[in-house]
Amino acid sequence: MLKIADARVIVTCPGRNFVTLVIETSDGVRGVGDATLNGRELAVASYLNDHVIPCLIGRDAHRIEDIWQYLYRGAYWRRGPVTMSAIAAVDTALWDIKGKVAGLPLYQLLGGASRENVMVYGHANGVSIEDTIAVAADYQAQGYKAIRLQCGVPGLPSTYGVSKDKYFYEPADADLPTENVWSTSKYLRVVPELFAAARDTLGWDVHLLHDVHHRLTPIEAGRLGKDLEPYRPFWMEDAVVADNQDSFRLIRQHTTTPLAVGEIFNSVWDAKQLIQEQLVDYIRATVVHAGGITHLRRIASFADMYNVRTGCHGATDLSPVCMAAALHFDLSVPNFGIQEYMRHTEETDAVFPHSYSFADGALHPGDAPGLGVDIDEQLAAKYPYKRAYLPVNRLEDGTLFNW
Ligand code: CS2
Ligand code: MG
Repeated sequence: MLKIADARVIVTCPGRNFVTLVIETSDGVRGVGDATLNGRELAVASYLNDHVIPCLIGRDAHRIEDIWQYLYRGAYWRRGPVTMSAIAAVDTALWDIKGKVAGLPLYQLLGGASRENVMVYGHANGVSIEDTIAVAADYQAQGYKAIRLQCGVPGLPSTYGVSKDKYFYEPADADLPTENVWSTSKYLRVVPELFAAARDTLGWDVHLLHDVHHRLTPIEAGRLGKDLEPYRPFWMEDAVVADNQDSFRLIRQHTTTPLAVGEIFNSVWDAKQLIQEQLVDYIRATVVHAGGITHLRRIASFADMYNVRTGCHGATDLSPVCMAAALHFDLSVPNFGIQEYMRHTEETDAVFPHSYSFADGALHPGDAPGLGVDIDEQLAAKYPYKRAYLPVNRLEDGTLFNW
């Protein structure tokens, strides 16, 4: 029995907020899990501190599945982003501990490596098409084999995915929600031009991706997917809000552009119909928001039966702890697709020392036992929580819309 002796939640803000769970056993083995939920961090911190940690102390850290079921079924109020992020943090920390006790990197416990490394995609963005392509060319020069393209929309003061400093995109930008303005018609005109220019400049040996970020109707998504077909996108992400999974049937009727969805999903039930009916090509759920390694493996196995591949979310608001865990999962999972890699700032990387590394357009988790990442608690203490909200989005007539 490897008794859980202590568990604590660390909220730190090295440029942006992160929530980290640390679990320690009576033998002094320590595991970490990401519990960051952008804009709702303190809800998860409280769920862990007030409702989960009291039930963990004294349990056997090796019983990962039993603890997962205890926290999932035992909560009675199942699923949801707060609950599943809290469960994810516990699950990830326990897998970290198990790897450290075994003296093996986590991917070895998940069946070993299924590939040499993990292909990632970088984020090229700019206020204009020209700016975006210039940044994409730089990513290509850095060795990236896949690049996401997001550019400003003429006539709109700002838009999703376009950051102020190009290389680090942080949407949670204010103490109260910033209000963005949106126009689908203006947006639908610029994206095909962006991809045409990208293929002209970058050629065809690079995967190009785009994130619609939940903003179209199904028929508009069919239109955009069709307009992008000549440029062969790797995927069109979050084309529509996925509350009604039937919507994707309509998109599929009009375009062969591959579809990705799921970064806001927190369990397999959010994706069941999309996967079973092969309405998507990539599932974006990731470790921190979908119940940890244990549940993400279930989602991936179910997806594999229907030719759906993984494409884990990897934005800056997922900490290096989640990135490390996702890379172990990515290295091993048979139906791997791609891994998002928005990178973190040096300030964040200093708080979360890690062994994953980038080379030739790919990441590798490294071979340190467990996850190969930790949190420097002394340094973390220097960055107190700073409330920050994701923006809200309104149409030009003021209608509250999807951000
Ligand atoms: C985006 C994210 O990475 C992505 O695909 O959708 O930037 C997303 O907006 C943030 O993670 C929200 O916190
Ligand atoms: Mg996205």
